[in-house]
Amino acid sequence: MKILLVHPRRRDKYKRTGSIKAYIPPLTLPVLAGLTPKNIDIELCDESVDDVDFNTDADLIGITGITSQINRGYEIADTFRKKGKKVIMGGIHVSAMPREAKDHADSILIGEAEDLWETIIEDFRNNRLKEEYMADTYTDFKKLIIPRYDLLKLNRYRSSSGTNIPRLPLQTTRGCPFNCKFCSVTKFWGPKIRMKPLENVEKELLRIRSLGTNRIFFTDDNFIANISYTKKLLELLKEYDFSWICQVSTNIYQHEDLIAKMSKAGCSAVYMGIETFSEENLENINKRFNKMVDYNKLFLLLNKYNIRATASMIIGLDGDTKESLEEMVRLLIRLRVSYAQFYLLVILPGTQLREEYLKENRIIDNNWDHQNGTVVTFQPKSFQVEELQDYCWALYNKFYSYESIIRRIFTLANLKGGVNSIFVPLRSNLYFLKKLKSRLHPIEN
Ligand code: B12
Ligand code: SF4
Repeated sequence: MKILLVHPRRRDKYKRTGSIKAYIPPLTLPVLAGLTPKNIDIELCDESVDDVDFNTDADLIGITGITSQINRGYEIADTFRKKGKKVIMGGIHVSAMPREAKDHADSILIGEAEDLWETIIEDFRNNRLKEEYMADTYTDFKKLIIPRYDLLKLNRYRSSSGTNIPRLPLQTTRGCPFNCKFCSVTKFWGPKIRMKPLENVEKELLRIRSLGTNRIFFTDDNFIANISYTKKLLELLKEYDFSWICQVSTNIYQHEDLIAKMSKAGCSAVYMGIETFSEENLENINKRFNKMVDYNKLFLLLNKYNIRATASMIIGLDGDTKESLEEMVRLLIRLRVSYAQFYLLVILPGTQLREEYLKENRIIDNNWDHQNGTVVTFQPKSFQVEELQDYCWALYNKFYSYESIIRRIFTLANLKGGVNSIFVPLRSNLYFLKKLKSRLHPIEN
């Protein structure tokens, strides 16, 4: 028996639909492949770097996708089904919109796959595949699963390290207690933080190293969600020579010792969901813990330990005005932020935010392709739609202007990081500037 697993490409208004070179492979396919019994043939297709083989001899086709990929996922599913293949779909969008997905798939999985994937395969083999599988408890996350990165065409991803193996994704925790209104993580992964046993993480690290890279992206929503676990993980990472990046919450500024340990253990950059500096907005989106943050201290500390920081911002929240957004960019330039990403508000299925916008009749674009942060899909409060769309470009142009890049690079220079503290952010800032000149959002691959 053979299974083909597909990660559909993303499509949007501003970009070609052709092949996009991605930097980091998706974790979903290697994890599902790692869960698959050894006696089953498995093939992975990440459409960002590969074409789907619609003439495959696979018996079962599995398709994943977040909301912005799902239309393409449905297109792939429909094509395979016309050819007589059985299709199963899963992932965060399908879990939020199961009825919609059932129109395109023979079977769907709602929730995590860890405890059900083998049963699904067994059912398929015995010709009793169900229309719907539902993971009614969260997996305990204790099972050792070695992601099968080796089944991806690793040499097709972009790599800036001089090898032809890209940075690889690894997840050590799941769940988030905060339930921000715009986010689907708490609903999908649960409010409790589940941690992978460190001995399993170590085996995954060794597997990554054996593939010829020492570069990792920890895809955890918050790498410091459980600080005592993080510290143990850092001890482990210190034993190996990995260079890694991760996502952290802004309260990291209260833990200088942790930042120092991260730096020592190979952390080169962090992403942070700052979202907005407006207290009113933070209240409205239920991200209250960002209200109390001392941003000066935060960026000063990250810079002190030579960790580059990306500030991820949301554009189009109800409290946003031209003045407040301009002030936001000025502040980002003043703080020691290496990079900023401006995501137009994404209104995801299954979130409280979507319910509110639907109730207020403010969703103006129902094309899932556009829920990717580059398109205004809702009626904003203080802007016209086109105006907000253009304004987002203007914010980018301001943040990545030559003048602010130069200013930023000087504030980022530090003795400890040596020439790299200038060279690395300069190179990336100029790369984003080049993208903007070709009317490509820096958040796109
Ligand atoms: C890492 C990450 C990224 C990375 C991806 C890089 C990479 N190559 O890994 C980057 C930073 C690029 C990114 C970008 C964006 N992201 Co993101 N990201 C994540 C994050 C934190 C982890 C993803 C991950 O690694 N998961 C681990 C894998 C194993 O989990 P999984 O895919 O869900 O698969 C499991 C199950 O779902 C199931 N399953 C999944 N598919 C299938 C298929 C079948 C057949 C079966 C049986 C089972 C199954 O089995 C797996 C094991 O249990 C998630 C949050 C989260 N905790 O999931 C957000 C998340 C996926 N991102 C999200 C979003 C919205 C975005 C952005 C639009 C930015 C934004 N505004 O938030 C952009 C996308 C830009 C675009 N053009 O579309 C949303 C998606 C929600 C949705 N409904 O679409 C999430 C869930 C966070 C959120 N805010 O809710 N992201
Ligand atoms: S935005 Fe971050 S903190 Fe808020 S619920 Fe999502 S993962 Fe948790």
